[in-house]
Amino acid sequence: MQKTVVNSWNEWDPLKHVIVGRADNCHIPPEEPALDAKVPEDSDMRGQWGRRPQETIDRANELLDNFASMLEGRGIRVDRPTPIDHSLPATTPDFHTDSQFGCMPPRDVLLTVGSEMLEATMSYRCRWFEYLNYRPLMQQYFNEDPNFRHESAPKPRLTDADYHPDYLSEKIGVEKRLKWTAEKFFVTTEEEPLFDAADVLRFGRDLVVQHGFTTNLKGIEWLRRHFPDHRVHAVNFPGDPYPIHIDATFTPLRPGLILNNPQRRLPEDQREMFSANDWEIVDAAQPAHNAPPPLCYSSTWLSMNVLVLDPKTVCVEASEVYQMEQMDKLGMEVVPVELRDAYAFGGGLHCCTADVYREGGCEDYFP
Ligand code: DAV
Repeated sequence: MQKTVVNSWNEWDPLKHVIVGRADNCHIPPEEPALDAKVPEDSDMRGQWGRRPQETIDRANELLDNFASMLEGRGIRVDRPTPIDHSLPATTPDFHTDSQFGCMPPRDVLLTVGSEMLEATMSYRCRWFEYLNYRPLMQQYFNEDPNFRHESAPKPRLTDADYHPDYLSEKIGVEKRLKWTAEKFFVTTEEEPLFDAADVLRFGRDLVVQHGFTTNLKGIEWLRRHFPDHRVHAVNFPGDPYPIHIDATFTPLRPGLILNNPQRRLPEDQREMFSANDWEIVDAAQPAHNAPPPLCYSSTWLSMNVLVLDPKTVCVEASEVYQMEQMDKLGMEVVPVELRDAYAFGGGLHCCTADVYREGGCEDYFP
């Protein structure tokens, strides 16, 4: 049967079809430049690598399966990736890594814009082959939907020329990191286009892209040329010493309303398009936790990494009481979802999903 399977233009229209990641066989990859730059110096991740403990994999899968069932119960079609063997080393003519990462979180790899799903270049060597986890789904959508555009951004070489060696010293310190990120001096260089899909937010005709560790200016320029009918805006958040992925920093909930991490406020000179169109940017509530769970790359701000089901309904992690309360006050119906024990696998409710279909078309919210 031929029908439209892939269609999603923004982060909030009614969700009908989504991919939810899996924790199977996930690995903590060995040291490499861009990944090391993201791990805080006092993190329990430092110096560790190898397969994640089986009980943590099982627990994360239990939570991801429950999340998927809940979504299905609400009439949303849920697809799951087919894990490749993440224990395998990867060698290209340009680099070698002793293991892969996992098939969590799909949001980092797949960018859906209208009828297109675009595989990001990625910027970590251990994630170079991650798109393969999703290829069976891409083939299926290709067969089912005559208008589906399956695209892949140019695979980067990821030689040492892609990374600033200054970021490789053992002890940089948060103060210096904040200075560097404010100056937009990130671990990745401008050698070649690099982006992770989770640095991109979709607002209809406008794409808002975070310039940081995982996405460089050439990556943003590549996106601009690739989506000629869109306006592509580069943003950065100077308060973040480890800037990867925009979805624990800037979270649109519905047309006109965005949550912004109060430690990573959008600079005044980048607010123009929002204020000129009466969009409100409000500080997100504080996270409920003082520290991330064990062996986790992400900060406590996964509290605001929410999945919007429609402009009135949002999934929030069940222990994030302050974030749930704020959503309620903002007039959203809150669906609490337990996911914290899966955070270590790469993120929260937004991260662990990738849009396939949301109702609606491409609107211009910033005319
Ligand atoms: O705050 O550590 C996490 C983003 C995961 N996609 C953070 C960013």
